[in-house]
Amino acid sequence: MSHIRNIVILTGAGVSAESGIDTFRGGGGLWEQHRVEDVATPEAFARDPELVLRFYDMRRAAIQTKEPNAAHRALARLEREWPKKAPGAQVLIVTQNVDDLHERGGALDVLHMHGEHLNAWCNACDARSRWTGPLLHRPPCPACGKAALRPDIVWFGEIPYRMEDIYQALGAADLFVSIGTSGAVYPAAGFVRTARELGLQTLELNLERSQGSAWFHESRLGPATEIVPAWVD
Ligand code: BV8
Repeated sequence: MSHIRNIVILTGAGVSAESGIDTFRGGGGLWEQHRVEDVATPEAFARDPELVLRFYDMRRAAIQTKEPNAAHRALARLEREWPKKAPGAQVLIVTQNVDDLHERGGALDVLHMHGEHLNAWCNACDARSRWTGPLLHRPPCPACGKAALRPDIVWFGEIPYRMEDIYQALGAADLFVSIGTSGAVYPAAGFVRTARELGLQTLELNLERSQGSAWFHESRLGPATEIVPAWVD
């Protein structure tokens, strides 16, 4: 990686799979016989808020019983060590995941483009609050006191967070690495094409070929806890 200065990394559910967090399409992508795409939408929340809040309460509780794995720790090492190799060189970890395992694995500046399980967002005052408990019983917003909290999660049909920052980082990068994602969901699945158009080197680290594999200069297949530390170190 001699001529590489700035690196943008995109992670998906596959990087947390070996920590015991279900991927979307691994577990058949179903929850209580509903397709995830049908539960993770604003329409579903309007139609049946209890169903959606139970779905997120269950997953918010589950991630708090899981631990980061060697892939999370290797990426945190890279984020810490890389700028020492080339002054001003940057590593940006963009994640589609809504767990906090990158942070608990030591990463300092993770961009959660699809939100975070451990935040709640108030529909009344727009405040975001750190939230580890259930939302099913509509607790009051810590900022405005109204019972208007929802999961701080980007649902299907909603606009992901910080898209400008992501495209700006891609514009200043030399290498785009995609780790543990099926390349099924946009706009994240389109980042590799943007990277190719910008002339970046592109690398995919995944358990199996994904929907985007053909767009990468190189794909390395295997479990993240093996191939991510091997790439980082
Ligand atoms: C948007 C939070 C406009 C929720 C998620 C019709 C109506 C409305 C929208 C659309 C539509 N048709 C298309 C769309 C766009 C839609 C979309 O792409 N739909 C898909 C289904 C076709 N996208 C949106 O709606 C997005 N918003 O388009 O707004 C816009 C956009 C840009 C600018 C302006 C306006 C919003 C999408 C965000 C939805 N929220 N997450 C929650 O978590 O509950 S998506 C969710 O699924 C994840 O966050 C992730 O992004 C996505 C895919 O999941 P993956 O992470 O890839 O996981 P998956 O299980 O699929 O794959 C795991 C991979 O890991 C596999 O490849 C596997 O091989 C690998 N793996 C497994 N084990 C391991 C491993 N790899 C290594 N080691 C292992 N051990």
